[in-house]
Amino acid sequence: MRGALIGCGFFARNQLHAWRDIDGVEIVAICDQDEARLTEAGELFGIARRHADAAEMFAEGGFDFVDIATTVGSHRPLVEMAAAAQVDVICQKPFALNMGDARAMVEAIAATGKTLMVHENFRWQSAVRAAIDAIRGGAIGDPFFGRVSFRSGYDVFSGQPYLAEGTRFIIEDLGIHILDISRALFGDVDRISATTRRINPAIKGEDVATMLLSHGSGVTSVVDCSYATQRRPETFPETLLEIDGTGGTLRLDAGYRLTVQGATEAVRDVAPPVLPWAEQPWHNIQESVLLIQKHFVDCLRSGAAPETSGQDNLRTFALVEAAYLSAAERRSVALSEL
Ligand code: NAD
Ligand code: 89V
Repeated sequence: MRGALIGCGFFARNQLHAWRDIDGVEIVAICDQDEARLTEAGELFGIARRHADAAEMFAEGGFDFVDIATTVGSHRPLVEMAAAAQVDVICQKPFALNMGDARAMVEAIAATGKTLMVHENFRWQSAVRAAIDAIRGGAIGDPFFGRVSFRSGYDVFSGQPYLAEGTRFIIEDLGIHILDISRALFGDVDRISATTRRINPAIKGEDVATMLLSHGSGVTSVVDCSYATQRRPETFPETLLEIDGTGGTLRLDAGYRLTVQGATEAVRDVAPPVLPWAEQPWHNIQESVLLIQKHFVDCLRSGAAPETSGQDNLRTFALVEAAYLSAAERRSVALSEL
């Protein structure tokens, strides 16, 4: 399976490492408008075919799928180029700038019959996946309450300076992952209400968001996110869980400790491995990159739809839009409004 990658920035390095770890996959071409980044990635990963222009790379062809690792502003034109070139696509989150673009991108790829997966990797973190498997397996009966929580004071702006510049920050960049975990655990959402705050005066967007979700399954979940939380030990980038069900409770505590109290009690260490190319504390996210990319390849081979297909991700992206609308208008928002 031959792939091409567009966007050789901060995060793409993880994706390139992960592609190298997957049997039968080779990245044959890379693209970046920034010459220094293109050269650095090409040298590091031994990829000779390098393009400054994505249109030129698509015109030359020679690959089966494209991995779009650029920031959100370029996602729609690049997905449309991929549709015209009739290749399978994996695209980073946030998928689009707005719902209209997101729907158009899903339709463009659907018309080709190719696969479109959004790189929504947090639900693939091994600790989170252990919790999802336990809930789906009925370990605590039918869940009726969940708290999905990400609170940190980690400096994300040094690696990703653009995060300080946007008028939208934590819901669009990080909350999107945490909302997606809530969907993976409890299913689709009917209504959401949200409040936001900006604590850090050096950034433009909100760095605290608290969201209340009513799921179609009857579960109520609280999704809370903060980059203004000074805690020791720092838990970046862990998502913590607290779930009540008709037959017990599940907790994913700091330090990757999973406790399931049902008919019996089980406490497990679900810490992710530190892959040879990974570094703490990012190893949790880095392992999930490998797992989601393996899932993409498995789906291409079997013909199954990826868990976070473009179509599926419309429902996570709609939660982001609905949360901002709710916070701006100080009201609860039905997802059917979007
Ligand atoms: P970045 O700015 O460091 O890198 C993006 C690169 O894309 C830059 O080198 C830029 O020159 C290049 N680029 C932009 N438009 C292009 C175009 N049209 N053609 C060719 N090259 C182009 O950004 P980043 O921090 O690596 O983030 C990239 C994406 O990954 C973002 O959408 C971000 O939200 C996402 N991200 C995801 C995770 C995750 O865990 N899933 C983690 C971090 C970042
Ligand atoms: O996963 C992400 O999208 C990253 C981070 C974890 C730093 O928020 O931007």
